[in-house]
Parts: sequence; C-alpha cells; structure tokens
Amino acid sequence: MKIAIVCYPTFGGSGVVATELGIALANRGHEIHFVTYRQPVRLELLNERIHFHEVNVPEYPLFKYQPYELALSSKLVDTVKFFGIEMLHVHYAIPHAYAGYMAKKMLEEEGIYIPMVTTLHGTDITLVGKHPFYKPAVTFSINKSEVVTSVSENLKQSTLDLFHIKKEINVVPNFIDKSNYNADYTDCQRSLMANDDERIITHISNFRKVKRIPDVVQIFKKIVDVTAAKLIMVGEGPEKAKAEQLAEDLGIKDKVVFLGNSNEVDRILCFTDLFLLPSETESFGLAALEAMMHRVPVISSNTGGIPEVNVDGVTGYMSNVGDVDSMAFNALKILKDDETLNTFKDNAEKEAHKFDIVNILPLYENIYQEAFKKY
Ligand code: GMT
Repeated sequence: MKIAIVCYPTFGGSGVVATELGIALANRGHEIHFVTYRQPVRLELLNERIHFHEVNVPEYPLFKYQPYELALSSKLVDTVKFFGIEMLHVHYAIPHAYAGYMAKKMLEEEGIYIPMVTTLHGTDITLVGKHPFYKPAVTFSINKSEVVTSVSENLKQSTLDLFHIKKEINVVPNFIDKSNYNADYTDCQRSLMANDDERIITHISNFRKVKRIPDVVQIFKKIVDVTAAKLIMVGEGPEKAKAEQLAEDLGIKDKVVFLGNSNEVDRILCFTDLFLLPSETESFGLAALEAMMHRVPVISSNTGGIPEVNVDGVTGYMSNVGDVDSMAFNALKILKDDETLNTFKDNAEKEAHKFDIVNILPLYENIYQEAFKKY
C-alpha cells in the first residue's frame, strides 16, 4: 500500500511514533511518504520505500501567521497525485487532520478518492485541542476521518468526554521495536557518567510545563540525600533554565548533568537505573516505555495513560501528581539493593515486550483495511 504519513518532525513522542511506524511499514513492503516541514529526527534511512516531501511555507510580510495548513494540504494533493498514494495517515489532529480533510476534498474534485486515518496523541486533545478557539475544527476533522485511533484507553475516554465524537475510537497503543535494542548492553559506558557506587537516574522530555520538571529535581534531591546518585536530564525546552537554577539552589548542581537534545537516548538508557516521569498528564508516556525496554524501572505520576504502561509495584511505582515525597520514597525502595533493583529491571523489560512493534503493526494494517471499507 502507498501511504502518506503526516506528522511533526520533532523529538516529541507523536513524531517518533509516526516515524517508527512508517519505517516498520516500509520494512513490511509498503511505500511510505512522509509529508512534513522537515525531515523527521529519527528518519535516517531514506530508500525506495521511504520518501520525504518537505512542506514549504513561503514567508509573506502581510501575514502575521503563515498558513501552514494551506501549504500542507496543497503538498498532500500534489504528492497523492504524483505518487498514486492510497491512504493518508495523519498523526496529531491539529492541524494535520484538518489539512488532510481539505486535501481529500480537493482530490475528490478531480475524481481521486482517498481515506484518512487520524491518530490522536494526547496534547492535541487534552491541552491544545479542547481550547474553544480550536474545538469546532478539531471535532469536525476527527469526525470526518474514516478511522480514528488513540494511543491509550485513557486518551480515548478523554476525547469522548471533551468532544462530540460520532466516530468509534480504536485504541492502538504506542510501541517500540524490540529488534533495535542491544540486548547484551556490551557498549554501555556507565563510567563516563557516574562512579561505581552511584545510581544513575534519568529524565527525558521536551521540558514543557506539563512534564513538571521542578518535581524531577526535587525528587532527585530527596534521593541523593540518602544514596549516592547522578541525575541525567535529556532534552530541551522552556523549563530547562528553571531546572538548572533549582539544582544550583538545592546544592546539587554537581550531581545533575543536562545533556540537551540527544540522538543517543539508547546509550543513555542502557546505563540508567531509574527513570523519572512525574508529568501532570501523559496520554501514554512513550519515554517510560522506551526506558522499560532498556530494563529501566519507572517512577511516575498515576495520571492519563501512564497506568496502562507502568505497572505499580512491578515495573516501578506510581504516585499522585506532585507528590514528590512519595515518588522519592518509592525510588529509594527500588534502589535500596541490587537484588530489588534487578527484579524491577527484569519486570520492566518483560512488560515492555508486550508493546513490541510485531504485536502493534498488524493492528495498524487492519485499521487501513477498515478505512478502505469505510470510504
Ligand atoms: O509530551 C510529549 O512528550 C510530546 C507529545 C507529542 O505530542 O508528541 O507526546 C504525546 O504523544 C506521545 C506519543 O503518542 C505520548 O507518549 C505522550 O504521552 C503524549 N504527551 C502528553 O500527553 C503530554
């Protein structure tokens, strides 16, 4: 099948999921065309089955806001016509589902009919999409998709609660490709980051407010007061400077390493002992799943779709949002001795395997068949 995938090309979870899905579909023989404003960060392997089409938005001084949706829908029309694309799969409703619908309608004028699958990722619903300024357009474009998917049961429920959705929402969880992970961890260079007696604790995100970055630093402070440890902070975003300042104020600056955005997340996770994800909300928590795949237990909040990934008392622990005391207490329970830590590591890896792409890819292929039938 020839599929156009529309996504954000950034380090954010939805872009990562869309990119990994496209690569996996191409490996199964499908022809994938990514349509977005920059080559997606994890897309390194362009080949005869993986194409990238850049959406250009010319700057025009009259416009305070440049019309990206217009450029995207025009690019989709051209791409569908030129390459004979059979399916649109848009990730993140805003504005991709809206632009996708416009492209479909323009194509219909020329006698070309193409179904659209919309995958909801979270912030397009829970943070941005529900805003009254966007809500009618988001509701409309979700309802006009042939098939709608969401990455967790929790996100499905939030979407149904917040919008007037007439479509069935299919839950297709996020995934990881087990075959990409280096199971023997031989090149894990832990000594670069910490002394032998120190535990390594990691947080990876885009450092937005929703991630509760100060909580990460506060939890770590409570851990390091009891046991030797280092905190590795991976990512860039608006809350980073505040976190650096907080680490200094708490007197733990020398124990906290800020690495910025990194393409070496796998290497960092392979020597990590514990992952912190105290977010205000997460529709799924792909970062937690990636950590678990690397045998890293997770201390998280019990919000959104996280309980569908992190199993309390098994792969880590969950606490109420903002309860840094409980999170630090639970972290220390896991880190107290190697035997306990190893049990949690084994459990985390075992649970993560349930989300291996081999189990999830057929669900998306069925969704595409379903979308054809509905068109
Ligand atoms: O919050 C992020 O890290 C980025 C955001 C995005 O839209 O790319 O992630 C959302 O989608 C991911 C992939 O489906 C989910 O794993 C994240 O939980 C979700 N983020 C939120 O709901 C806050």
